[in-house]
Amino acid sequence: MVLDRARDEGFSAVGVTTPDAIPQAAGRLAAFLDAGRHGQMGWLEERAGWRGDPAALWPAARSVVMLAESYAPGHDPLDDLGRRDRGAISVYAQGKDYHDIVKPRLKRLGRWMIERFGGEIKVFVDTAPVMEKPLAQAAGLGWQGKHTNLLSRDLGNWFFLGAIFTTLELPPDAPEGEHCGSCRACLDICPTGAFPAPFQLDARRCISYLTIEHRGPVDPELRARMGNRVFGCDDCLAVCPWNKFAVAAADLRHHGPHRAPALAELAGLDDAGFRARFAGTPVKRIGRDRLVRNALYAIGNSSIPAFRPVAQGRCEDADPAVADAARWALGRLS
Ligand code: B12
Ligand code: SF4
Ligand code: SF4
Repeated sequence: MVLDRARDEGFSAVGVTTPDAIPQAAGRLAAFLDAGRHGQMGWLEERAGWRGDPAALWPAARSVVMLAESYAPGHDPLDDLGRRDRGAISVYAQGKDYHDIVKPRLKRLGRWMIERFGGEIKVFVDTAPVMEKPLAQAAGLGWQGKHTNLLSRDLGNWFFLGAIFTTLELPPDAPEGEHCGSCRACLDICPTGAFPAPFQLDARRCISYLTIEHRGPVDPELRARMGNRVFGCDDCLAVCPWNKFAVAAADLRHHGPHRAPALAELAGLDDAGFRARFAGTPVKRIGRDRLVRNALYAIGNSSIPAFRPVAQGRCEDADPAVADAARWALGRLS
Protein backbone atom coordinates (compact mmCIF):
# COMPACT_ATOMS: atom_id res chain seq x y z
CA MET A 1 0.00 0.00 0.00
CA VAL A 2 2.88 2.38 0.86
CA LEU A 3 4.49 1.25 -2.40
CA ASP A 4 1.43 2.25 -4.45
CA ARG A 5 1.20 5.61 -2.73
CA ALA A 6 4.95 6.22 -3.24
CA ARG A 7 4.56 5.45 -6.94
CA ASP A 8 1.62 7.88 -7.12
CA GLU A 9 3.99 10.52 -5.72
CA GLY A 10 6.42 9.78 -8.56
CA PHE A 11 9.00 7.65 -6.73
CA SER A 12 10.49 4.83 -8.78
CA ALA A 13 11.19 2.41 -5.94
CA VAL A 14 10.53 2.06 -2.23
CA GLY A 15 11.78 -0.32 0.45
CA VAL A 16 11.69 -0.65 4.22
CA THR A 17 14.47 -1.36 6.70
CA THR A 18 15.19 -0.85 10.39
CA PRO A 19 17.41 1.80 12.04
CA ASP A 20 19.84 -0.88 13.28
CA ALA A 21 20.27 -2.52 9.85
CA ILE A 22 23.70 -1.07 8.93
CA PRO A 23 26.10 -2.04 11.76
CA GLN A 24 29.09 -2.00 9.34
CA ALA A 25 28.55 1.63 8.31
CA ALA A 26 29.97 3.38 11.40
CA GLY A 27 33.34 1.63 11.12
CA ARG A 28 33.60 2.30 7.39
CA LEU A 29 32.70 5.95 7.88
CA ALA A 30 35.32 6.22 10.65
CA ALA A 31 37.99 4.68 8.39
CA PHE A 32 37.06 7.12 5.58
CA LEU A 33 37.30 10.10 7.96
CA ASP A 34 40.49 8.88 9.67
CA ALA A 35 42.18 8.64 6.28
CA GLY A 36 41.13 12.24 5.56
CA ARG A 37 39.23 11.17 2.45
CA HIS A 38 36.49 13.72 3.11
CA GLY A 39 38.88 16.62 2.39
CA GLN A 40 37.23 19.94 3.30
CA MET A 41 33.81 18.36 3.98
CA GLY A 42 34.15 18.87 7.74
CA TRP A 43 30.37 18.53 8.08
CA LEU A 44 30.71 14.77 7.46
CA GLU A 45 32.76 14.57 10.66
CA GLU A 46 30.61 16.83 12.81
CA ARG A 47 27.72 14.46 13.49
CA ALA A 48 29.46 11.21 12.56
CA GLY A 49 27.93 9.46 15.60
CA TRP A 50 24.42 9.95 14.21
CA ARG A 51 25.52 9.37 10.63
CA GLY A 52 27.00 5.97 11.45
CA ASP A 53 24.08 4.90 13.65
CA PRO A 54 20.56 5.79 12.48
CA ALA A 55 19.13 4.37 15.73
CA ALA A 56 21.01 7.08 17.68
CA LEU A 57 19.81 9.86 15.36
CA TRP A 58 16.18 9.36 16.44
CA PRO A 59 15.84 6.69 19.13
CA ALA A 60 12.02 6.55 18.78
CA ALA A 61 12.25 5.48 15.11
CA ARG A 62 11.31 1.83 14.47
CA SER A 63 11.41 1.72 10.65
CA VAL A 64 13.13 3.54 7.81
CA VAL A 65 11.34 3.85 4.47
CA MET A 66 13.89 4.44 1.69
CA LEU A 67 12.82 5.90 -1.64
CA ALA A 68 14.44 6.27 -5.04
CA GLU A 69 13.66 9.04 -7.52
CA SER A 70 14.93 8.47 -11.07
CA TYR A 71 16.65 11.27 -12.96
CA ALA A 72 17.85 9.08 -15.85
CA PRO A 73 18.89 11.21 -18.83
CA GLY A 74 17.72 10.65 -22.39
CA HIS A 75 21.30 11.04 -23.68
CA ASP A 76 24.80 9.72 -22.94
CA PRO A 77 26.47 12.25 -20.59
CA LEU A 78 29.91 11.19 -21.83
CA ASP A 79 29.06 12.88 -25.18
CA ASP A 80 29.33 16.30 -23.52
CA LEU A 81 32.98 15.71 -22.59
CA GLY A 82 34.01 16.07 -26.25
CA ARG A 83 32.57 19.61 -26.51
CA ARG A 84 35.69 21.53 -25.52
CA ASP A 85 34.14 25.02 -25.84
CA ARG A 86 31.35 24.03 -23.44
CA GLY A 87 31.23 23.12 -19.76
CA ALA A 88 29.87 19.71 -18.79
CA ILE A 89 27.32 19.93 -15.97
CA SER A 90 26.47 16.63 -14.38
CA VAL A 91 23.08 15.16 -15.21
CA TYR A 92 21.62 15.57 -11.74
CA ALA A 93 22.20 19.34 -11.89
CA GLN A 94 20.89 20.14 -15.35
CA GLY A 95 17.34 20.84 -14.19
CA LYS A 96 15.57 22.00 -11.06
CA ASP A 97 17.24 21.37 -7.68
CA TYR A 98 16.22 17.83 -6.70
CA HIS A 99 15.96 18.77 -3.04
CA ASP A 100 13.02 21.02 -4.01
CA ILE A 101 11.32 18.15 -5.85
CA VAL A 102 12.04 15.18 -3.58
CA LYS A 103 11.51 16.74 -0.15
CA PRO A 104 7.90 17.92 -0.72
CA ARG A 105 7.11 14.45 -2.10
CA LEU A 106 8.59 12.79 0.98
CA LYS A 107 6.59 15.10 3.22
CA ARG A 108 3.33 14.40 1.38
CA LEU A 109 3.94 10.66 1.58
CA GLY A 110 4.87 10.96 5.26
CA ARG A 111 1.69 12.93 6.04
CA TRP A 112 -0.36 10.27 4.26
CA MET A 113 1.33 7.54 6.36
CA ILE A 114 0.45 9.40 9.56
CA GLU A 115 -3.19 9.89 8.49
CA ARG A 116 -3.48 6.28 7.45
CA PHE A 117 -1.44 4.39 10.07
CA GLY A 118 -0.55 6.91 12.81
CA GLY A 119 2.89 7.32 14.34
CA GLU A 120 5.39 10.15 13.83
CA ILE A 121 7.81 10.74 10.96
CA LYS A 122 10.95 12.66 10.02
CA VAL A 123 12.02 13.05 6.38
CA PHE A 124 15.58 13.37 5.08
CA VAL A 125 17.17 13.96 1.72
CA ASP A 126 20.90 14.36 1.26
CA THR A 127 21.82 17.03 3.80
CA ALA A 128 20.96 15.32 7.12
CA PRO A 129 23.45 13.11 9.01
CA VAL A 130 22.03 9.92 7.47
CA MET A 131 24.00 7.40 5.39
CA GLU A 132 21.42 6.97 2.68
CA LYS A 133 23.24 4.46 0.47
CA PRO A 134 23.81 1.64 3.00
CA LEU A 135 20.27 2.18 4.34
CA ALA A 136 18.85 1.94 0.82
CA GLN A 137 20.81 -1.27 0.19
CA ALA A 138 19.46 -2.69 3.46
CA ALA A 139 15.94 -1.75 2.28
CA GLY A 140 16.48 -3.72 -0.95
CA LEU A 141 16.56 -0.75 -3.36
CA GLY A 142 19.88 -1.77 -4.94
CA TRP A 143 23.52 -2.24 -4.01
CA GLN A 144 26.53 0.01 -3.51
CA GLY A 145 28.62 -0.60 -6.61
CA LYS A 146 32.39 -0.46 -6.85
CA HIS A 147 32.00 3.31 -7.47
CA THR A 148 30.24 3.49 -4.04
CA ASN A 149 26.91 4.73 -5.46
CA LEU A 150 23.69 2.78 -5.19
CA LEU A 151 22.55 1.17 -8.43
CA SER A 152 19.76 -1.21 -9.26
CA ARG A 153 18.83 -3.72 -11.89
CA ASP A 154 15.75 -1.64 -12.81
CA LEU A 155 17.02 1.95 -12.58
CA GLY A 156 20.72 1.65 -13.37
CA ASN A 157 22.74 4.40 -11.64
CA TRP A 158 20.48 7.39 -12.15
CA PHE A 159 18.44 7.96 -9.02
CA PHE A 160 18.37 10.12 -5.93
CA LEU A 161 17.65 8.76 -2.48
CA GLY A 162 15.36 10.00 0.26
CA ALA A 163 14.38 8.62 3.67
CA ILE A 164 11.32 8.64 5.90
CA PHE A 165 12.04 7.61 9.48
CA THR A 166 8.90 6.52 11.33
CA THR A 167 7.93 5.31 14.78
CA LEU A 168 5.74 2.67 13.08
CA GLU A 169 6.85 -0.96 13.01
CA LEU A 170 6.69 -1.83 9.31
CA PRO A 171 7.69 -5.22 7.88
CA PRO A 172 11.28 -4.84 6.55
CA ASP A 173 12.25 -5.83 2.99
CA ALA A 174 15.16 -8.15 2.25
CA PRO A 175 18.50 -6.40 1.58
CA GLU A 176 19.83 -6.42 -1.99
CA GLY A 177 23.03 -8.34 -2.79
CA GLU A 178 25.94 -7.05 -4.86
CA HIS A 179 25.84 -7.64 -8.63
CA CYS A 180 29.05 -6.02 -9.93
CA GLY A 181 30.79 -9.34 -10.48
CA SER A 182 34.14 -8.99 -12.25
CA CYS A 183 33.20 -5.67 -13.90
CA ARG A 184 35.47 -2.71 -13.08
CA ALA A 185 34.41 -0.22 -15.77
CA CYS A 186 33.74 2.58 -13.26
CA LEU A 187 37.13 2.15 -11.58
CA ASP A 188 38.99 2.24 -14.90
CA ILE A 189 37.26 5.28 -16.40
CA CYS A 190 37.80 7.64 -13.44
CA PRO A 191 39.93 10.50 -14.82
CA THR A 192 41.63 11.26 -11.50
CA GLY A 193 42.12 7.78 -10.03
CA ALA A 194 39.78 8.54 -7.13
CA PHE A 195 39.18 4.90 -6.13
CA PRO A 196 41.93 3.58 -3.82
CA ALA A 197 40.13 0.20 -3.93
CA PRO A 198 36.81 -1.14 -5.23
CA PHE A 199 33.89 0.16 -3.09
CA GLN A 200 36.04 2.98 -1.66
CA LEU A 201 36.33 6.59 -2.79
CA ASP A 202 38.95 9.19 -1.91
CA ALA A 203 36.73 12.25 -2.27
CA ARG A 204 39.78 14.54 -2.38
CA ARG A 205 40.51 13.27 -5.90
CA CYS A 206 36.90 13.10 -7.12
CA ILE A 207 35.93 15.78 -9.67
CA SER A 208 32.48 15.98 -8.13
CA TYR A 209 34.11 17.03 -4.85
CA LEU A 210 36.67 19.28 -6.54
CA THR A 211 34.09 21.20 -8.58
CA ILE A 212 31.33 21.41 -5.94
CA GLU A 213 32.83 21.19 -2.45
CA HIS A 214 36.49 22.22 -2.63
CA ARG A 215 37.22 25.85 -1.71
CA GLY A 216 40.26 27.67 -3.07
CA PRO A 217 42.68 26.53 -5.79
CA VAL A 218 42.62 22.89 -6.89
CA ASP A 219 45.91 20.96 -7.05
CA PRO A 220 47.30 21.68 -10.58
CA GLU A 221 47.84 17.96 -11.22
CA LEU A 222 44.12 17.35 -10.65
CA ARG A 223 42.76 20.43 -12.42
CA ALA A 224 44.54 19.31 -15.57
CA ARG A 225 42.49 16.08 -15.40
CA MET A 226 39.14 17.80 -14.92
CA GLY A 227 38.65 18.29 -18.67
CA ASN A 228 35.58 20.47 -19.31
CA ARG A 229 33.64 19.32 -16.23
CA VAL A 230 32.46 22.46 -14.42
CA PHE A 231 29.91 21.00 -11.98
CA GLY A 232 29.97 17.38 -10.81
CA CYS A 233 31.10 14.35 -12.77
CA ASP A 234 29.14 11.43 -14.20
CA ASP A 235 31.84 9.24 -15.73
CA CYS A 236 31.73 6.34 -13.25
CA LEU A 237 27.92 6.31 -13.36
CA ALA A 238 27.59 6.67 -17.13
CA VAL A 239 29.89 3.76 -17.97
CA CYS A 240 28.00 1.23 -15.85
CA PRO A 241 26.45 -1.58 -17.91
CA TRP A 242 23.36 -1.71 -15.69
CA ASN A 243 22.16 1.60 -17.18
CA LYS A 244 20.79 -0.29 -20.17
CA PHE A 245 17.75 -1.05 -18.03
CA ALA A 246 17.14 2.60 -17.08
CA VAL A 247 14.34 4.52 -18.76
CA ALA A 248 14.46 8.33 -19.01
CA ALA A 249 13.01 10.03 -15.92
CA ALA A 250 9.31 10.82 -16.17
CA ASP A 251 9.61 14.11 -14.24
CA LEU A 252 10.94 16.52 -16.85
CA ARG A 253 12.02 19.01 -14.17
CA HIS A 254 15.08 16.79 -13.73
CA HIS A 255 16.13 17.63 -17.29
CA GLY A 256 16.86 21.22 -18.05
CA PRO A 257 18.51 23.98 -19.96
CA HIS A 258 21.87 23.77 -18.16
CA ARG A 259 23.33 20.79 -19.94
CA ALA A 260 26.43 22.27 -21.59
CA PRO A 261 26.73 26.07 -21.27
CA ALA A 262 29.38 27.94 -23.27
CA LEU A 263 32.60 28.30 -21.27
CA ALA A 264 33.06 31.93 -22.38
CA GLU A 265 29.64 32.76 -20.92
CA LEU A 266 30.40 31.03 -17.61
CA ALA A 267 33.81 32.69 -17.23
CA GLY A 268 32.20 36.09 -17.83
CA LEU A 269 29.53 35.79 -15.12
CA ASP A 270 29.31 38.31 -12.27
CA ASP A 271 27.36 37.63 -9.08
CA ALA A 272 24.04 38.94 -10.38
CA GLY A 273 24.42 37.14 -13.71
CA PHE A 274 25.28 33.90 -11.91
CA ARG A 275 22.24 34.11 -9.66
CA ALA A 276 19.90 34.87 -12.55
CA ARG A 277 21.34 32.04 -14.67
CA PHE A 278 21.32 29.28 -12.04
CA ALA A 279 18.46 30.19 -9.66
CA GLY A 280 16.56 27.06 -8.57
CA THR A 281 19.30 24.63 -9.74
CA PRO A 282 21.88 22.73 -7.66
CA VAL A 283 24.61 24.83 -9.32
CA LYS A 284 23.46 27.90 -7.38
CA ARG A 285 24.86 26.61 -4.09
CA ILE A 286 28.51 26.73 -5.19
CA GLY A 287 28.36 30.47 -5.91
CA ARG A 288 29.78 32.54 -8.74
CA ASP A 289 33.45 32.35 -7.75
CA ARG A 290 33.70 28.55 -7.72
CA LEU A 291 31.82 28.15 -11.00
CA VAL A 292 34.00 30.76 -12.74
CA ARG A 293 37.10 29.04 -11.28
CA ASN A 294 35.91 25.72 -12.72
CA ALA A 295 35.13 27.30 -16.11
CA LEU A 296 38.68 28.71 -16.24
CA TYR A 297 40.15 25.27 -15.49
CA ALA A 298 38.05 23.93 -18.38
CA ILE A 299 39.32 26.75 -20.61
CA GLY A 300 42.87 25.85 -19.59
CA ASN A 301 42.16 22.26 -20.62
CA SER A 302 40.44 23.23 -23.91
CA SER A 303 43.46 23.79 -26.21
CA ILE A 304 41.39 26.57 -27.83
CA PRO A 305 43.70 29.63 -28.28
CA ALA A 306 40.69 31.89 -28.99
CA PHE A 307 39.90 31.65 -25.25
CA ARG A 308 43.06 33.60 -24.31
CA PRO A 309 41.29 37.00 -24.00
CA VAL A 310 38.61 35.40 -21.80
CA ALA A 311 41.26 34.09 -19.40
CA GLN A 312 43.21 37.36 -19.61
CA GLY A 313 40.10 39.25 -18.55
CA ARG A 314 39.94 37.32 -15.24
CA CYS A 315 43.61 37.48 -14.21
CA GLU A 316 42.93 40.34 -11.78
CA ASP A 317 39.65 38.94 -10.45
CA ALA A 318 38.83 39.87 -6.84
CA ASP A 319 38.61 36.18 -5.94
CA PRO A 320 42.16 34.77 -5.59
CA ALA A 321 41.19 31.27 -6.78
CA VAL A 322 39.56 32.73 -9.90
CA ALA A 323 42.62 34.90 -10.63
CA ASP A 324 44.91 31.89 -10.09
CA ALA A 325 42.78 29.76 -12.44
CA ALA A 326 42.84 32.50 -15.09
CA ARG A 327 46.64 32.76 -14.98
CA TRP A 328 46.93 28.96 -15.12
CA ALA A 329 44.58 28.81 -18.13
CA LEU A 330 46.51 31.56 -19.91
CA GLY A 331 49.76 29.70 -19.37
CA ARG A 332 48.26 26.49 -20.80
CA LEU A 333 46.92 28.26 -23.90
CA SER A 334 50.20 30.06 -24.73
C1 B12 B 1 29.42 13.28 0.91
C2 B12 B 1 28.69 12.95 -0.36
C3 B12 B 1 29.40 13.07 -1.57
C4 B12 B 1 30.91 13.26 -1.61
C5 B12 B 1 31.58 11.91 -1.23
C6 B12 B 1 30.96 10.72 -1.98
C7 B12 B 1 31.16 9.37 -1.29
N1 B12 B 1 31.13 8.33 -2.10
O1 B12 B 1 31.30 9.32 -0.10
C8 B12 B 1 31.14 13.74 -3.07
C9 B12 B 1 31.10 15.27 -3.11
C10 B12 B 1 32.43 13.25 -3.73
C11 B12 B 1 29.88 13.19 -3.74
C12 B12 B 1 29.81 12.94 -5.09
C13 B12 B 1 28.68 12.42 -5.73
N2 B12 B 1 27.46 12.28 -5.18
CO1 B12 B 1 27.11 12.48 -3.27
N3 B12 B 1 26.63 12.43 -1.43
C14 B12 B 1 27.33 12.57 -0.34
C15 B12 B 1 26.44 12.35 0.89
C16 B12 B 1 26.01 13.72 1.44
C17 B12 B 1 27.06 11.50 2.00
C18 B12 B 1 27.77 10.21 1.50
C19 B12 B 1 28.58 9.55 2.61
O2 B12 B 1 28.04 9.26 3.66
N4 B12 B 1 29.88 9.34 2.37
C20 B12 B 1 30.77 8.76 3.34
C21 B12 B 1 31.23 7.38 2.86
C22 B12 B 1 32.16 6.71 3.91
O3 B12 B 1 30.07 6.58 2.77
P1 B12 B 1 29.71 5.71 1.50
O4 B12 B 1 29.92 6.47 0.24
O5 B12 B 1 28.38 5.10 1.72
O6 B12 B 1 30.89 4.65 1.61
C23 B12 B 1 30.68 3.33 1.69
C24 B12 B 1 31.69 2.54 0.93
O7 B12 B 1 32.93 3.17 1.03
C25 B12 B 1 31.55 1.22 1.63
N5 B12 B 1 32.77 0.48 1.80
C26 B12 B 1 33.94 0.85 2.33
N6 B12 B 1 34.80 -0.18 2.31
C27 B12 B 1 34.17 -1.21 1.75
C28 B12 B 1 34.58 -2.49 1.48
C29 B12 B 1 33.69 -3.39 0.89
C30 B12 B 1 34.16 -4.75 0.58
C31 B12 B 1 32.37 -2.98 0.59
C32 B12 B 1 31.39 -3.91 -0.05
C33 B12 B 1 31.97 -1.65 0.86
C34 B12 B 1 32.88 -0.80 1.43
O8 B12 B 1 31.06 1.42 2.94
C35 B12 B 1 30.82 2.81 3.13
C36 B12 B 1 29.60 2.94 4.00
O9 B12 B 1 28.46 2.38 3.36
C37 B12 B 1 25.22 11.59 0.25
C38 B12 B 1 23.84 11.86 0.88
C39 B12 B 1 23.67 11.12 2.18
N7 B12 B 1 23.22 11.82 3.20
O10 B12 B 1 23.93 9.91 2.24
C40 B12 B 1 25.25 12.06 -1.23
C41 B12 B 1 24.90 11.04 -2.30
C42 B12 B 1 25.67 9.78 -1.98
N8 B12 B 1 25.46 11.62 -3.52
C43 B12 B 1 24.77 11.36 -4.59
C44 B12 B 1 25.20 11.66 -5.90
C45 B12 B 1 24.14 11.58 -7.00
C46 B12 B 1 26.54 12.01 -6.16
C47 B12 B 1 27.21 12.13 -7.53
C48 B12 B 1 26.77 11.08 -8.55
C49 B12 B 1 26.94 13.56 -8.10
C50 B12 B 1 27.68 13.90 -9.39
N9 B12 B 1 27.20 13.43 -10.52
O11 B12 B 1 28.67 14.59 -9.35
C51 B12 B 1 28.72 11.98 -7.16
C52 B12 B 1 29.20 10.51 -7.23
C53 B12 B 1 30.67 10.35 -6.89
C54 B12 B 1 30.98 8.94 -6.36
N10 B12 B 1 31.62 8.09 -7.16
O12 B12 B 1 30.63 8.62 -5.22
C55 B12 B 1 23.52 10.56 -4.26
C56 B12 B 1 23.75 9.10 -4.68
C57 B12 B 1 22.49 8.38 -5.09
C58 B12 B 1 22.80 6.94 -5.38
N11 B12 B 1 22.05 6.36 -6.29
O13 B12 B 1 23.69 6.36 -4.81
C59 B12 B 1 23.40 10.78 -2.68
C60 B12 B 1 22.83 9.60 -1.91
C61 B12 B 1 22.51 12.02 -2.50
C62 B12 B 1 21.02 11.71 -2.67
N12 B12 B 1 20.22 11.94 -1.63
O14 B12 B 1 20.55 11.26 -3.68
N13 B12 B 1 28.89 12.97 -2.83
S1 SF4 C 1 32.51 11.12 -10.18
FE1 SF4 C 1 34.17 11.25 -11.74
S2 SF4 C 1 36.03 11.80 -10.60
FE2 SF4 C 1 34.47 11.14 -9.08
S3 SF4 C 1 34.91 8.97 -8.78
FE3 SF4 C 1 33.37 9.07 -10.43
S4 SF4 C 1 34.57 9.13 -12.35
FE4 SF4 C 1 35.99 9.59 -10.67
S1 SF4 D 1 30.47 -0.13 -13.65
FE1 SF4 D 1 30.64 -2.31 -13.13
S2 SF4 D 1 31.82 -2.35 -11.20
FE2 SF4 D 1 31.07 -0.25 -11.49
S3 SF4 D 1 29.14 -0.17 -10.36
FE3 SF4 D 1 28.62 -0.70 -12.49
S4 SF4 D 1 28.58 -2.97 -12.50
FE4 SF4 D 1 29.66 -2.34 -10.62
